[in-house]
Amino acid sequence: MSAPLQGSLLDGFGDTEFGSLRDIRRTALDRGAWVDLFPGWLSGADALFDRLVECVPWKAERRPMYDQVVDVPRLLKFYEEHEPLPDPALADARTALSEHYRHELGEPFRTAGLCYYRDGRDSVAWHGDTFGRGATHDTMVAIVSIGAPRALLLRPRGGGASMKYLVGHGDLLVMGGSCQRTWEHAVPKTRKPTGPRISIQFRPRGVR
Ligand SMILES: O=C(O)CCC(=O)C(=O)O
Repeated sequence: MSAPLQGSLLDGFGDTEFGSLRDIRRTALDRGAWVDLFPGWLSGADALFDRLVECVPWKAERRPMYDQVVDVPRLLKFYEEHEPLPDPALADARTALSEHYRHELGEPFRTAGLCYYRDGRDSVAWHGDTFGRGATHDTMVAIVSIGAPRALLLRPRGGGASMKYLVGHGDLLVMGGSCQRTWEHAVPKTRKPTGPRISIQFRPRGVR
């Protein structure tokens, strides 16, 4: 079910600004994984959402599933390391994240994966980002969510209770440590009226 994007009252007047990452809060998960959360890290998120809807060359992808080829239920655009980002706010966000996590991560965030969830029928299934180094090494994936909040779930790989984060309107969630190989994450479909959300994922080189 779809619903139009309703702006957040806390969203300011359209300029994109970032909170101080000194205020981010960490939750340790088991098996060496952790999640950092900064609700409302980015202000001006609704204006950024409108700009990205317009200027990103969104792609509808299809993928094989059993003996069929099915639509990927969301629109996508992946910005490789040296590809210009579609909005200066994304470059600023990546710089701020790279600076804050420099010592812990040991390298900058390089790529930006964008996903556009048009309504509650769009989703991503349980997975870890294990193409590349995330399969074997600790790393980080920083997700900035703009637009309407959606549930981002995390659960231990192999089973266990899931944790739910409602992320949208400029929230920042960073998965770190062993999270990509020992935990999985998903954005499930929902029947509730849900506005559109864009997820912006920053990753280091060789993590996908
Ligand atoms: O929507 C999100 O924030 C998660 C996206 C994701 O997990 C992915 O694209 O691999």
